[in-house]
Amino acid sequence: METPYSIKKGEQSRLLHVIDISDPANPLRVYTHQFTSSDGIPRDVAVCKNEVAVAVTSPIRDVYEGHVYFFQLFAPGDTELKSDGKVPVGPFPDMLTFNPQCSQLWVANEGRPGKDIANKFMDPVGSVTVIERETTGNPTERFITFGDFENRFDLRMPSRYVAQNVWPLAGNPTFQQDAEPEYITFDSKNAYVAFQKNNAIATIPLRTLTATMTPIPAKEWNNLKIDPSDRDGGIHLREYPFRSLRQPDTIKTLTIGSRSFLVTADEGRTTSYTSSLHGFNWNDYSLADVLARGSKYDDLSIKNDSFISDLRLDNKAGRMTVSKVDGLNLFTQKYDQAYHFGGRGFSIWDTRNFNLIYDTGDEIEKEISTSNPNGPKIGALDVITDNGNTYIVAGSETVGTVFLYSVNTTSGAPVPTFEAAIRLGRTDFVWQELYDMDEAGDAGISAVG
Ligand SMILES: [Ca+2]
Ligand SMILES: [Ca+2]
Repeated sequence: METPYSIKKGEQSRLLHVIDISDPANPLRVYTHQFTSSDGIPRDVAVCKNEVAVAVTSPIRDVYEGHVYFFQLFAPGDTELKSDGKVPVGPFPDMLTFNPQCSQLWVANEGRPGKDIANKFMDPVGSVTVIERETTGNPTERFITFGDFENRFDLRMPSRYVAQNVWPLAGNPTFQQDAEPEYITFDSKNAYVAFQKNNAIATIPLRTLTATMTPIPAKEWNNLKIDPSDRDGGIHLREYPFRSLRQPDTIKTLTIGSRSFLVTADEGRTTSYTSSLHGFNWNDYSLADVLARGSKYDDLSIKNDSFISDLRLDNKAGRMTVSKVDGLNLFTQKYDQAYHFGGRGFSIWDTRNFNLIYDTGDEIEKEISTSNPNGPKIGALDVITDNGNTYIVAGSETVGTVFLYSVNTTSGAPVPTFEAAIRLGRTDFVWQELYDMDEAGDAGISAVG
């Protein structure tokens, strides 16, 4: 049976549903567990063998330590979820997963910034908790933090650019405060952790738990098309020499023989601080036309006058959400490159050296152009093997569509081929109209599997 648990991500509802999906066409809710306000808010659930683990934020404020609650697997005839105890983890645990042997539970503690109980800004350290489940005795916990990377200026850190007169703390933010572990996956030797905001992947050997950090290369959009404008009267694919930050959300390993590859759902992610949540306003993005009209793009570096003039125009490239920190030359205070957020697809990396093996390019953009300034936002992904065949399933956050790729593995490296785009709901209007009519099927897909 598939994982029969779901969390209602209504944030404040604090519900964990147990759903019987033995008949996939007729899912049946068989039990609902209500977390209380003194438990915190559930963010993710994982199931392995007879154990259910739920990551829960701090009941006080998000910036304080969260917990993992363990339950026994719900069995037919049960009238409640039987508790197996709880353990503290880092602040804002937003994702958790068992290792393939079910012996360890890995928790991604995002450490999102927020306000403490005195309403002062606080940016907790991002961390990964490894919980060892013993069959007898208490669980042991190890915390992995990322303080070894403070001098790695190749790792993306938006808060480095917050002006000192705006930043509310004395002293500069550290990398480990800015580092936000987002998603964890495994091969036989390593765990891999996606740092979406920081546009990097950590490789953590299971034997040593000592992380190394690899920045993810930018995606080049030369020779690829994009629909950059929602003010050009429809779907118009255009070619511009943008770069983009892949910033994966979900990552999954794909194994072929003894080699492993990492498939990354290159969703993209902007960073914002707002006065209500953080006590000050700052963000790392802008509309392209604002930067272009301010003559912030360095035409000596970009050397493409028509691109720079189109960045000023709403019906051309001016409506794109672009980065205010990436590509910024600190000497000229101008941008040497125009970066947008997300790869608008997925990509595949060799885990030995992080060479790029494959990228969907503009294939998904062409399938479901929406003129959305953030593109299809592919954030959900899974690698599925069935009868010796390998598939990649990717889900869009913006248009509720699932993309199915078959993967040819005969060369020893994965070669994906687009097979189908699947969306529930009506297809007789454009997506935004269907969304407005509530006839678009799934509005946004945050997880597949
Ligand atoms: Ca943090
Ligand atoms: Ca358009």
